Amino acid sequence: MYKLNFEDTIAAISTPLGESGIGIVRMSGKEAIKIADRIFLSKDGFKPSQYRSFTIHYGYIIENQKAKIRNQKFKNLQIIDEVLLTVMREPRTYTKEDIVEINCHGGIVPLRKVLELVLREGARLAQPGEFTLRAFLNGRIDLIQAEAVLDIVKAKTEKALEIACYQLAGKFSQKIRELKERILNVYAELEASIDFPDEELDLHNQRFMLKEMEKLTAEIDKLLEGSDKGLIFKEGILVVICGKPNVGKSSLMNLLLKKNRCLVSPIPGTTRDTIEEWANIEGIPLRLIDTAGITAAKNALEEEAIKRTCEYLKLADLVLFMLDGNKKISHDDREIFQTIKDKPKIIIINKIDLPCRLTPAVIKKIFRGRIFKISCVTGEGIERLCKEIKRFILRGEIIEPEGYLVNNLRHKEALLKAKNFLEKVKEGMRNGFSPELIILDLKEALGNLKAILGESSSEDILEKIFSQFCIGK
Ligand SMILES: Nc1nc2c(ncn2[C@@H]2O[C@H](COP(=O)(O)OP(=O)(O)OP(=O)(O)O)[C@@H](O)[C@H]2O)c(=O)[nH]1
Ligand SMILES: [Mg+2]
Repeated sequence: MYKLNFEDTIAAISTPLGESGIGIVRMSGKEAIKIADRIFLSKDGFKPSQYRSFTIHYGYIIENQKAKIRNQKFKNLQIIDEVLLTVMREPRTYTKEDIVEINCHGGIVPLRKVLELVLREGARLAQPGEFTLRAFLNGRIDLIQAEAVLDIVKAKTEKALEIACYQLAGKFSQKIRELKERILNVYAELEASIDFPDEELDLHNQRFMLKEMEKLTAEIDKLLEGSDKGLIFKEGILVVICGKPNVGKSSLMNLLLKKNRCLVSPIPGTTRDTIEEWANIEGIPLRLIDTAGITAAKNALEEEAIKRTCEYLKLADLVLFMLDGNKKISHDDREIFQTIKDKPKIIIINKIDLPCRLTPAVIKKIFRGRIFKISCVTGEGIERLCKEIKRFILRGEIIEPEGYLVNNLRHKEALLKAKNFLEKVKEGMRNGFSPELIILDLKEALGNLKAILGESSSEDILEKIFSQFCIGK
């Protein structure tokens, strides 16, 4: 459980662990600069507490502070690393607290040692996302923007990154705030009519409020229209390649990934285990699964491999069903099609560089679905297939009202709830319900918009969101 405690200073390694050019240990909190004073020996002779904000300084992280006081010469000091240290003073920082960042050499040992040292000096190890949580709780960003930070870190394609950047810039937050304000105006009108019952709402006001409710629901509808696509760009979709052995499934997987990830061989049954990789197809993140060819299993191993293929087929958002264009349709092809007939699918005839034994006309008589011809050897048809996958997934134009897409299930659900309550408000207004009753639904709609911004989020929701972050963000 998150301890919402700002008294302590948090610290973490903010870069991935491994060998790299640099690695960063980050501290945030009241003690950050004081801790830096105790462990940093600068070349310029000043202490971090004497530095101006947003300045970077060269020096050493030293372990033995007593030795530092006794002896200013480096030879008796235990140097952990040669570093660049940045001081950022509150409130204009990521967390709105004092932040110190120590740029170490990027190796596991120096980073761990520097982190251990700052923890020994009084900092506490940060929980996942705690720097961003502080930014949110200190009011620098709202919850939409905090979630956008996570989306930026996790973006799998440029489009996903673009959507997240718009959200971080606060465009979507601004829209939600505007909707909230407009609901509040209607709320105030209704409340006044409760407080002063003698002054009944005049007809003009009633008409204005109903019209405003209609406009508000239409605007929320517009946001919701784009949300499925926004979610696809963020979460990606599960695409499973299937077919009988040797049709070229792994060859297609490699082409879509633009790398030789899977083993390809003329021996049927090359792929046994399912192979999973993320691919970027026309800006859409696809979780691609290459599977074992489905045929009558000859042993327990093949049986298990086919079982795994079938499990993924059940989960697939889109199936790429492959046929060998150089061979006639077989019993296996028909059997496989039976298992996927109700799934969204694209039928692919591969090996069109070889003599054709399978025409779309023949296939159409047996299988229903969009048919594509490709060759994994020459690459013919692959580009068109990628475009078709995109078209299939997005089904038409992407609606980006005012430049952003709703890309978060939490936002989508809250918008839907807000809209449903506004529909009830409209119904109440049309049927002349009392303002006391109407106001209840209006309050619920308002609550849902506030929840999107994080103005009324429980600790459970915050934990759910921020625990997805990495430590150090
Ligand atoms: N001529 C030709 N050969 C192809 C084409 N695509 C794949 N192959 C060959 O077909 C053989 C099987 O290819 P794979 O990609 O391993 O087929 P697979 O469907 O993954 O096979 P399994 O893993 O055994 O189920 C290999 O020898 C490939 O080089 C193609 O478009 N044209
Ligand atoms: Mg294979």
